[in-house]
Amino acid sequence: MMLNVADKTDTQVRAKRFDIEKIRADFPILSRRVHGKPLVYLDSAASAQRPTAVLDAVDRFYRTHNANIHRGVHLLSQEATEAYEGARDTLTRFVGAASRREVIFTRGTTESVNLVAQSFVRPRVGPGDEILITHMEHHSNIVPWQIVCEQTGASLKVVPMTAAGELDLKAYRQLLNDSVKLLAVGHISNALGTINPVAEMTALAKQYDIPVLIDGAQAAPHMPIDVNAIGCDFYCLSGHKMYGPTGIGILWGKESLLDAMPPYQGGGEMIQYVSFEETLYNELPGKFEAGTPNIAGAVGLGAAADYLTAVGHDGIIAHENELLAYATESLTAIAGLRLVGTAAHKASVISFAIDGIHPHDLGTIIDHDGIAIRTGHHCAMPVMQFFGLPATARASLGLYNTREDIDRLVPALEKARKMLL
Ligand code: 7TS
Repeated sequence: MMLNVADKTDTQVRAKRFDIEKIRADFPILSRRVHGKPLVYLDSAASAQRPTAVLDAVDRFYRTHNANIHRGVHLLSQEATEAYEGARDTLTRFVGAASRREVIFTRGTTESVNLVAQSFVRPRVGPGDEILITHMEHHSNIVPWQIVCEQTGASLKVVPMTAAGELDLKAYRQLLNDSVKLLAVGHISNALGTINPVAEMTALAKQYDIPVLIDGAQAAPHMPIDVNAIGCDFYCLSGHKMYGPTGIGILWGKESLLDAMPPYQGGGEMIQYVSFEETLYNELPGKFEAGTPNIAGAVGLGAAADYLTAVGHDGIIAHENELLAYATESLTAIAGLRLVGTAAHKASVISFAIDGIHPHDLGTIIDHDGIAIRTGHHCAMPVMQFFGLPATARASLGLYNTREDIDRLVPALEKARKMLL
C-alpha cells in the first residue's frame, strides 16, 4: 500500500514537471518557418529533431576534444576516448544492460540487424531451419533475413497480423517450433504504431530456446527500455529517432552470445594482434567496432539518452498518449479518412488514407502550410500490401508536439481534400 502511494506521488511529481513550453524551447528548429508558416513537425518516426543538449554536446566535442580514440597517448585522444566510452556507459544504463561490453556502437538499427544476421544467425542456420519475423516489420528487419536465407538455404516465416494491425498471437504460437533459429520482431511498428507484446512473445520463444532480436528503433524515443525485463538476446536502436545524431545507434547483445560470434567487419580497432599468419581479435565491445567510429555521434547519442532520462519517461508517455488520443479523435472526424492501424496498444504513429486521394498529394499540399508529415510505404511494403494500399499518410509524434500542431494539421488536411477531390 505504502509503495503504491509512493509510486503514484512520484509519478505525479514527474508528470507535473513535463513542461511542454520548456521542452519546445529545447529544440531550436521548432521556431523556424517553413513556406512562411511556423513549422509543424509531424515526422519524428522518420527522424526526430535534436535538442540543444545534443547539438551542444556534438559541437563541444568537435571544438574542444576532437581526436581519434583509444590509440593516442596525447591528452585530446584521451579526452575523446573518455567522451566516447562515457557515452557507452550512458547507453548501457539506458537499455538496462548488465555490462558495457554488451553495448556495440553501430550506424543504427539497420546495421545492428545486419550484424546479427551475418555474425550470429548465418553461421548457425541451414536448410530446414527457420527465421521468424512478423508482417509489420520495417524493411531493415526483413531484408537482412532474406539475405541470410539466400546464403544458407534457411526459410523465412512470417507471423500474420489482424485487420487492426495487431500480431496474431495464436498464429505466432503455432509457428514456434524447434526449427526456428531466431525471432526478429519490432517493438513498435513505424507504419502502424502498434506496440507489440515483446516480453510475452520472447517468453514464448524461450520455451523453444529461440534467440530473440528486438528492433527498438521506434520504441527508444517513447518508452523506457529494459532488455532484461523483455528477456531478449539482442536489441537494436537508432540515435536519430531518439533525438540524437544520425549515423549512430547501438546493438545490445547478451555478452555470452556476442563473445561467441565472429567479427562482422575487419579492420583497425577490432584486433589485438595482426600478422600475416595470424590475427587475434579484440575483446568486446571493440571486436565489433572496426575502424574509426562515429565518435561525435556516440557523444551526441549519449546526450540524447541523458536528455530523455532527464525529461522523464512518465511525463513523455503521459503527454504522447494524450496527444495520440486527441489526434486520433480529430483526424477521424475528417470525411473519407480511414485510419490504418487501430491496435489497442499504440504509440505516436497515426497512418491514414483519405478516399480518392493519393497520400503524396496530401503531403505536398500541407507542406505549403508548414506541416511536415510523411507519405509513402514507410519502408514497410508488406504492411501496405496487407491493407491493399500503395501508400499511407503518416503523422508521427515526438515529445515536443502539441494539440496546436494537430489543430493546424486537421484543417490543412480538410482544405487539401477539398482541393483534390
Ligand atoms: N526499424 C524501424 C521500426 C524503423 O522505423 C526504422 C526507420 C528502421 C528500423 C531503420 O532505422 P535506421 O535508423 O537504421 O534507418 N524508420 C523510418 C521511417 O519510418 N521513416 O523513415 C525511416
